[in-house]
This record gives sequence, structure tokens and C-alpha cells, in this order.
Amino acid sequence: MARPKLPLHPAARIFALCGLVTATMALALPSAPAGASSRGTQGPFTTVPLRSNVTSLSRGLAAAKRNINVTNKPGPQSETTIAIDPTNSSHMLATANDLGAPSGASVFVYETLDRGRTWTDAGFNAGTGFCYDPWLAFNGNGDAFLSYECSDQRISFRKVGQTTWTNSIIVTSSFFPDRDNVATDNSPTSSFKGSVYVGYDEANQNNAAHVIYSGNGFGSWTKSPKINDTGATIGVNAAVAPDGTVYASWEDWGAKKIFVDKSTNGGTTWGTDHVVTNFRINTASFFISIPPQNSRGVLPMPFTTVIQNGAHAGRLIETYFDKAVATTNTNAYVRYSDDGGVTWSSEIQVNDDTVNAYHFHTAISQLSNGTLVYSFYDTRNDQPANKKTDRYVSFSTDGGATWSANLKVTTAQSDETKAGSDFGNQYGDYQGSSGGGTFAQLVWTDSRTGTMNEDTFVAAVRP
Ligand SMILES: [Ca+2]
Ligand SMILES: [Ca+2]
Ligand SMILES: [Ca+2]
Repeated sequence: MARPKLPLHPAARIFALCGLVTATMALALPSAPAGASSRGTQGPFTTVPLRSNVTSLSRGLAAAKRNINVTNKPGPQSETTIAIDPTNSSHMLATANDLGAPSGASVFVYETLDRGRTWTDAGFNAGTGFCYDPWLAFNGNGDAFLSYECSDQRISFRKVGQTTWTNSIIVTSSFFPDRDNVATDNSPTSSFKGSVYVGYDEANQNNAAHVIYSGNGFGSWTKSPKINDTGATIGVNAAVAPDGTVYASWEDWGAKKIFVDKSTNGGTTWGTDHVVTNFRINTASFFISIPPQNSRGVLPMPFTTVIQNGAHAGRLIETYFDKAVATTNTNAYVRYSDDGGVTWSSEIQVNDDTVNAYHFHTAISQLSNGTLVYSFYDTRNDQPANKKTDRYVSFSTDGGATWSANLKVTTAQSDETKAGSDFGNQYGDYQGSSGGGTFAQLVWTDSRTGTMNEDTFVAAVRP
């Protein structure tokens, strides 16, 4: 879910809250391209040598077992995240919105102990209120954290060895927190190791960006001062560097920019915002209608990480999608910074299709050696309609400068535009990804099983 502050975009807020589409935002195409686009090549890369999940390492193999249905239950589950336990990479948690569940609960957490082959309910229970925007992370001990919202901002934790979750409200509904994500500091070289950060915006405070932080994630939460210097934010992503610097990145839809700021004292104080990118797409409309997500629209929010190991440790990575420079479709892009977000690389295009395809819902994670794993929805296999999607992935072993040939992850297409689909939410606002030692687990909203039955799917990938 994502809600801009009223009264700027009341229609968007209504359909985010109620699942009703009251307006279709037109895709506007600004005339002034910003920044050069380039794409390098690496590869070839392959999918997933995971025990019985696959039978071959051949690239492009139609291995039906490679895509696993996590939720596999009636009703639409959309907006997905996943986290791999750093103490045991066969252990993972995944979550999604589940706004039509008969029980009235709307966030469920799923757990696997066999590296994603089978999934069970992880025992999380937020009651029957309307909750949304779940995000997951583990700390270095294997304690699990779930950030989510129920008009207020909540955090839930489950310590290693426990079977029950402890839920807390950390920002009240008077601020209307939105589009949170939780990040953990697991770096042995950080003086804030063990800290837990939740980035979010306050819709009732002109969408002010904040990070709320705790030294261990189990209590004593402190809200940062307002981080953004100007404008209104959506999609406040927190990411932690090996030295404990915490970055907050967000979309300023009115200014049509992505901004970043950082804190070097555990979230207490923040500095001057820096521009990561200037959008060509008209983000001022908030939700942007594109052919594969025409009714809900999409938000080109940044999804970020800081490289933890290898030659580019400390490099800040920002992924997002934007309108192509010369054509009317969108592309998946990355920029990186080696000086704490002050200056940025040129814009690097990651999708390698040669057609007029759309790309959206970027997700980024990394392997233990610092290899980046970038996934996104892609309509290249539905030309010229651009309605059906596949999920694609690309890898970078040089800190984001060049990217491998794109690999199709999905073994069936999804179409959230066909009659009877969950038009209020479609794929939702984001999908997830998590890196283990030598592989990453991707998660996405998938409608291959039928309309109003969207499920959460996962697949493991590795270079
Ligand atoms: Ca600032
Ligand atoms: Ca494109
Ligand atoms: Ca379903």
C-alpha cells in the first residue's frame, strides 16, 4: 500500500485503502531526457542448482519446480518480501499482503526450513485489523523482524528459538506511517552492530521521511528527526553500510527525484539531502499507469542496498525504474555512489531486451561476496500488448557497473489486466529479494493460478 498525504492525491489514497480504483492516471512523458544510459555485459549466468528444485543448470531450462508457490491459497496475495536467515540459509521467511483472507487477518508470514521447497505458516498474528506493507529482515543471530502497518507503524520480532512473535506499535496512527521497510545492521565492523532500522514516511505530516531505530530491535525505539529537507516522500528505504552508516532513500514524487540522506550516528542526526536521479517519467501523478499495471499504477520508488563485502564494499546501490530516454516504455536502472551519496554514477540500464517492453518493481539483494542480484517485472514476452509479465534477474560482479544477460525466472506469465483481476492492487507496490551465501531468493506476486487468486511465488537464483 502507499498513500500520499491528502489532499494531494485523494483518489490514490482511496484505492490504496479500499482496493477501489477510482481514477486511472495517465502515463505522462516528459520531454527532457536526463542522463545517459548505458549497459554492459557479463555472463552467462544460470539458475539455481538447488538439490531437487532443479534437474539441470542449463540456462533457460523450463524447470517447472523452479518456481514455488508459497501462499497457494484463495484470494489475492500481493506485495511480497523475503529474508534468508544468515545463520542457516535453508531457513527463510516470506510475507505478503492478504487483503481478502476469510479470517480478517491481512498479513501472514510463511517459513521454510528446506531452502524454499516447502512453506508453512510462521505463526505471526496481527489480529483482524487491516494491515499491510510487510517487510522482513534477520539480524546476525537469526532473530527475525517484521515491519508492517495497520494505519500505525508496527514491528514484530521472533527471537531465535522462539515460536511466538512479539508485536509492538512504534508510531501511532495519528502520523499515518506508510511504505516502511526494516533493515538490520549485521556488520562486524559497525559500532552499531545489532541495531534495527525502520524507514517510513508520515502521510499526515506532508509525507515526512523518518527512520525509527533501536539498538537491538526488541524495544527502546527512537524516531529520527524529519530527514527530508524539502518535498514529500514515499518509499523510504533504509540500508546499512559495513561501517554502520545508515542511508535513507525515497521518491519525492512532486519534485520528480530520488533523494538520499545518511546518518553516521545510528539514526540520531541526518544531513543534507542529495539527488540520486531526476525522473523522466511524470511522478507528479503519484501512481503512474503503465500497460501491465494500468489500474493501480506504479510508483518508481528506490530499492537500495550497500555492498557489504568484496572490492566495492561500502558502495551504495540505488535501483529504480524510469521512462526510457528515447521511447515511451520504462526501463530498470541502477546508480551507485562511493562517497556516501554525494555524487552518483551515470544511469546504467539493466534490462537487455530490444523491444518496447515495460519494467517495474525493482528488487535488489547481494550474495556474501558482494555480487548484486537485481530482479524486476518485464513485459518483453508480450509484444506489443505489454500486459503479461515475467520476472527477470540480472547479476553484477563489479559493483553495479555492468550486468549479466537477463535471465527469465518465471515459468509462466502473469496478467493482472485481464477481466476479474485484483484491479485495486494488481501486483501491489513492491516485490522482494534476499541474498544468502552463494544464492539469492526472489519473491513476487504471480497470477498464473487465476484471477483474484494471486499467489506469492519464490525462486532461487545464483550466478
Ligand atoms: Ca536531510
Ligand atoms: Ca523498456
Ligand atoms: Ca492466492
